[in-house]
Amino acid sequence: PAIKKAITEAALQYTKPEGKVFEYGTAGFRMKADLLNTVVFAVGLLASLRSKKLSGQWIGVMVTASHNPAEDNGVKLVDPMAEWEAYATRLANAPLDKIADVYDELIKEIDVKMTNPARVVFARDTRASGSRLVGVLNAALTATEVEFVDFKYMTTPQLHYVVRCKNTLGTQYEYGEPTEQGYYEKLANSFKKVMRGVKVQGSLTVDCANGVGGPKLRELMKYLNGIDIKVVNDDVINPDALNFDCGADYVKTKQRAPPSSKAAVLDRCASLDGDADRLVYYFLDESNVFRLLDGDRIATLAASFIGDLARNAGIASKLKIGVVQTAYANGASTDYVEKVLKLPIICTNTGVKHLHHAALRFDVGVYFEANGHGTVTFSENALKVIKNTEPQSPAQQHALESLQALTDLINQAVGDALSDALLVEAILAHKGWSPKEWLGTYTDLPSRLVRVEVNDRSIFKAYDAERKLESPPGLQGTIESLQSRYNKGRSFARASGTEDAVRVYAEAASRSEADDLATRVANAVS
Ligand code: 16G
Ligand code: ZN
Repeated sequence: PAIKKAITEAALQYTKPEGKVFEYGTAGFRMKADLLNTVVFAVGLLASLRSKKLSGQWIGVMVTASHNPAEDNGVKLVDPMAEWEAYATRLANAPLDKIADVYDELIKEIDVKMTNPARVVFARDTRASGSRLVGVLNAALTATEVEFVDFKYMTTPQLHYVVRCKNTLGTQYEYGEPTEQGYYEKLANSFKKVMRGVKVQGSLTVDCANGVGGPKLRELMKYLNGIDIKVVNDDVINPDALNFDCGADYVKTKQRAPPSSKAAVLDRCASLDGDADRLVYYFLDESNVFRLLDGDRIATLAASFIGDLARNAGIASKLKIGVVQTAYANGASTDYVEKVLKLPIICTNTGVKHLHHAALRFDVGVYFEANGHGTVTFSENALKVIKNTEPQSPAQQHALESLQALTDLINQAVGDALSDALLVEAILAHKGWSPKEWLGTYTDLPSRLVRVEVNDRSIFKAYDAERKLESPPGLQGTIESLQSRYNKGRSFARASGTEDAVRVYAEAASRSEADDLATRVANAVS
């Protein structure tokens, strides 16, 4: 009852935007920042319930809108489950004078033991609205008497790291020191081990989207040796600069370098997004043509390297290595994984949680979305095999040690642009490759992505990992007959999980065929 009163009192400080229906989507709640107060309050309440339900496990709350424009913001729980997303939606839509009642209902429904402790950690990206929203979160956590730690500015993956460290502290799965410094030390130490005997050629220029990744990368660099990183687009003072004409999403969707780029031919460049959980690489080839190395490329690079190491370590037969993609993966990358790397692939729905979940079905699960979000997961079995195998030769020992170091270098909690960049740099150094050789592993099919405005996107119901549509009736047949007219034609349409639109993807053997197919399917959709 005291808590109920405290919740109501705290909640009534805020105003719920009228007529707005909130929904916890693929990336949490995300919208114009001035609409978010009551939503963040609701997420604070839910985080405390979730922690209690898990007997006081630490729950992370991240305030960010990733690659969205500067005026947006968002909030998400670190690893929620589907049913909890529905609870979040319910709390967020509750009238403020009733929110304590909904909270009470949920306690009964979820069967939460209220005498359990509740522990929450939170952080935010560099958006101007972040400090206000963190204040709201603070109010919700204080009202519900939660023990909490404010980690101030962090990248999304850093917060995931801290949560995992805190929850594994003192167990046999201890993940690391639950501090920002612990994060840097873990990355730097493992990078040094992976780099034994090899050298990074040239420098890497990292576009930080003018987001939180900038200052954090600069911090990480203080711990790193043997790598020359040039940080660009790291202006976190001008609030409008965030994700503007730069960043991973800009580069991937526009298929061009940020206009500010001064890169020369064959220079390695990379871009992060606003909360540093996405990474894409690119360079200018000898003809000054922009070449993108996206998430598919990072996945194939990582899978090929880890496969080689496993063979060299003599443990390939003991590890089930696999790749997880979505329908957006370029068909040429899928072919390469199956025919050249000879690895199994799982295709899942769009959204990190789907990929991550599927990756856990392998001993070593390499998952990346084409947009650059991804990581590698190692099963308990994999960690054991890597740790306990007795090397029979110095070469085998070296491979085993490299694998061991990789399990520390890779952020297994979530896709992490800083960790992924070090991984790519290490692999290129081992292979002695410039971005040109990396690009040369296979040739992408030309592809086109079109955004289509529709009256009601909810009628677009997909199946088969979003590669096909069961509704509206007849549309799938139309798409299939269209794509069959093009050499290597492949196309699909799916309702966006983050915007009010349908996205159409098409690829084919030539640029003009891919464009043509995309246009025709888009017309069929609208
Ligand atoms: C979200 C997802 C991202 C996905 C994108 C698709 C997370 C953390 N993020 O940003 O993985 O690629 O949505 O957006 O899951 P769409 O549904 O609008 O195409
Ligand atoms: Zn992001």
